[in-house]
Amino acid sequence: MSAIQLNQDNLPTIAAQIPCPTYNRTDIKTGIVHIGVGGFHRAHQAYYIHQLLQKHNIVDWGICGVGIREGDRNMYNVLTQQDGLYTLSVQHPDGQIHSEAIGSITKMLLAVDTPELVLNTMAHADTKIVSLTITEGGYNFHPQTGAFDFSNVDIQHDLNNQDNPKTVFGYLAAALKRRKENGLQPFTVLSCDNIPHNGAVARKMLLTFVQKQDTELAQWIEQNVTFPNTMVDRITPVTSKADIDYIENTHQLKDGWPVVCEPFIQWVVEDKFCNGRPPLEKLGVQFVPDVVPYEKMKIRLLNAGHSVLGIPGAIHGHATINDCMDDPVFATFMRQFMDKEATPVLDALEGIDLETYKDTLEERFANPNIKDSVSRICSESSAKLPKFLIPTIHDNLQSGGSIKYATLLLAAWCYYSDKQVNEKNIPLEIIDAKKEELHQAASTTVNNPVGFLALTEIFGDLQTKDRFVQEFKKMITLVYEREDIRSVMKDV
Ligand code: CS2
Repeated sequence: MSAIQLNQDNLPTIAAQIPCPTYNRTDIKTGIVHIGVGGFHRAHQAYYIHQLLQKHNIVDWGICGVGIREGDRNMYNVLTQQDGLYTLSVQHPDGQIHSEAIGSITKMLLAVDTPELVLNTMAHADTKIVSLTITEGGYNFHPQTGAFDFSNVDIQHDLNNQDNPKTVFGYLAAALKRRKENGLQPFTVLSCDNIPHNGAVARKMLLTFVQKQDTELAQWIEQNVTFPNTMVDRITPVTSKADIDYIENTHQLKDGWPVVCEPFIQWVVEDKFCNGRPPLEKLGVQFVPDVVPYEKMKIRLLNAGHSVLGIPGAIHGHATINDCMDDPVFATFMRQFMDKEATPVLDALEGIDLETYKDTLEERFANPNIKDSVSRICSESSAKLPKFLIPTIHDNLQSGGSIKYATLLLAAWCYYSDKQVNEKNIPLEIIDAKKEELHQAASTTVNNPVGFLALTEIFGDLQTKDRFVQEFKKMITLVYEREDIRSVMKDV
């Protein structure tokens, strides 16, 4: 039997192969515009909304996906061709795979092609939430000072072309302006990125931008728009050719961009929605008054834990996070980092046992079927580590706590950025907006062991902290002299 293309017309046939939406997709209203449709959004928020439709037939919160950048064109093309449908394959540790077709994204738009349509959709009365997964690097702030970066050329363009924006802040501002002028309520801006205080950061960035553009609008936003903080969680590897082939060979289904993910899913949200929200509590989403401690726990344990495995893993030649976890030296190192450095500087969280949380993380990372590549984890480390790892070092410098595991990680990152090949001399796949700067700074290490730390945009004032500098020099020597990261991790 030849494979059948995933799309709306073929759903009745496909339903014999995998579970498909049983709700009527033509009834769905667009209540959410989501900017940044990637694997994560489709494994997480779009899956929750799908369940809301499937289990509760609540139709007001369908998703219109928006790609802001030219780089979003492939996703736009694939999902448009598939009428927004895609397959989600949940990979269980025991080898079971549960695939189903998800139908909550009803429309895709590409802002570079149809900017007016994007603005009109965002400004439409039915749209009540604009959610974002624009990555840690997408918020346009200086990693150390947190200040909005007005030097960005696209931001400059948006300041002067209010009705013809290019950036996410330009779009949010222009759409909110239309709503204000049309006497409509605003939408909630819902950040779903791994940034501490993600809602507060989104608010600060948008307001700083709009204050330069239109002070009246800024005031209206300040008074009327809400930006709940959220903690989002589901490990979603990059889709591979093997994942696409699996869907085709097992289910006779052609899906140009399926999503694979782990079974675990979590969403903790502040209940601050200025224009209503979906009843996600029906699906286990936790609504709490203060998300900050949850975010901090997740970012400093899960996300940092990933980096603590991923960077040395890439140097050693482990391909995936589960390969790292199969290596007792790596698994022990990661747990030591979590126990000795990350945990002591976390705040207590009522109802959460951190030991159990960390045990669960170990199981999740070790899931042999998740095959989460170390290159995904290492990607954009320049945006991630200032959020995931460096604050833990600062806290421990202050409290007198251990810093050796996190410091070794930074020394390993220096080696990784400098050499750009692994210990088997195979080129590393480095994906980072600051790849060149990192390489330049790291390559001064031969003459100056702390040369890497000159990147103050990333490391802040770490180069002025004596205890850290001593530890960093020691780790650099070990990493560069031995050229065997695993043995350094073992002895640390
Ligand atoms: C990862 C995250 O990007 C990373 O480095 O740690 O993408 C992680 O998999 C997700 O935040 C899990 O919720």
